[in-house]
Amino acid sequence: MWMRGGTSKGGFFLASDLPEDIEARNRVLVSVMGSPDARQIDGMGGAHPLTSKIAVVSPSDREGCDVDYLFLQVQPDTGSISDGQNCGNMLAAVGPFAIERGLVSAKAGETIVRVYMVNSESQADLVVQTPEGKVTYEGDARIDGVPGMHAPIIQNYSCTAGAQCGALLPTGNQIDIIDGVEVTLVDNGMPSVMLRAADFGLTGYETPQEIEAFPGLKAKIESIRLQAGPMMNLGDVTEQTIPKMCLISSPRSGGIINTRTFIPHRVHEAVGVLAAASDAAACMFPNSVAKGTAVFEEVNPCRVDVEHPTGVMTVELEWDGDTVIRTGLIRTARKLMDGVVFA
Ligand code: NQM
Repeated sequence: MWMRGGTSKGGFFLASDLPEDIEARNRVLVSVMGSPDARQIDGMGGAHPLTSKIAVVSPSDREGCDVDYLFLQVQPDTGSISDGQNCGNMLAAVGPFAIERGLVSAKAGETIVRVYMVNSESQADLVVQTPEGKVTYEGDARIDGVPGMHAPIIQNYSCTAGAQCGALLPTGNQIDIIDGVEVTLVDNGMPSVMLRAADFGLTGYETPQEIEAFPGLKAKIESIRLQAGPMMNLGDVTEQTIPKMCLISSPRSGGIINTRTFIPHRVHEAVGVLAAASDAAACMFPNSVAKGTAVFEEVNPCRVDVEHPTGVMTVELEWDGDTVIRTGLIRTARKLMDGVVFA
């Protein structure tokens, strides 16, 4: 099934429809996408990391979970395929997909699909609209970065703090210094490096295209990323798509922070779901790089808007002591086609 999940798009497969052998599976998926080729002309991929994504779904044998969701990122140009990160946008469509494929029975009204997220070894419960016991994609929820209105899918994540790095602040510090630049290293479901846009001569309000073309910037960001990886307990991240690199500046539309995110080499047209959850969590630390830039109220749970190039992402964080215990978001998804794809 080809689906849009949040601001991403890709192929949703039952694990049982793919080869069991991982190398054989990867060969099939890369070929389906049409990689390696930046244009992905010979496949289904959309020539951008955000539209070159795969979800592999199977029934779960974990207590409290209905399905397992494995996310795979195919890099269009190189054809590399990685399970090193989670994707909260694609996750939105896992709920309806699991119901449509009969892995979860729909109830009348709303159906909760409990998802074990294999990449980050954590759980998210999705509330899917199922009037009369059938998935509907139609509704009145709007998310920035997607035209039109659709049925809301509520995402409630647990245990995202430190999911991949072991702790919300993996180094234990609110600020570290890499290449002479102050950074905040954070993981609330997506390992992220927060950087001040001004430290790179940017306003932070440039378009993704302007940022990608900014002289010398990509090399500086990549140098910091490669050093941040081991500091965040991620090892050598040369071939990985994490950590994400988030340039921050003051909010302009009533949010808590404004962001531009390298994912990690192209700049996101919006912001990743879990990346926004990590950015929001970093802003809550009084001495992070967001000090003096982030605008927020100290309430718990707190609902905050993370600004990005095409609007805002609203994140709800619930704290217990120094860590986040629940992260909530609203996404939408849509079934685009269901059929046979040729590898
Ligand atoms: O952070 C893109 C996306 C993502 C990831 C990326 C995501 C998340 O927007 O949870 O959704 O950061 O590569 O789809």
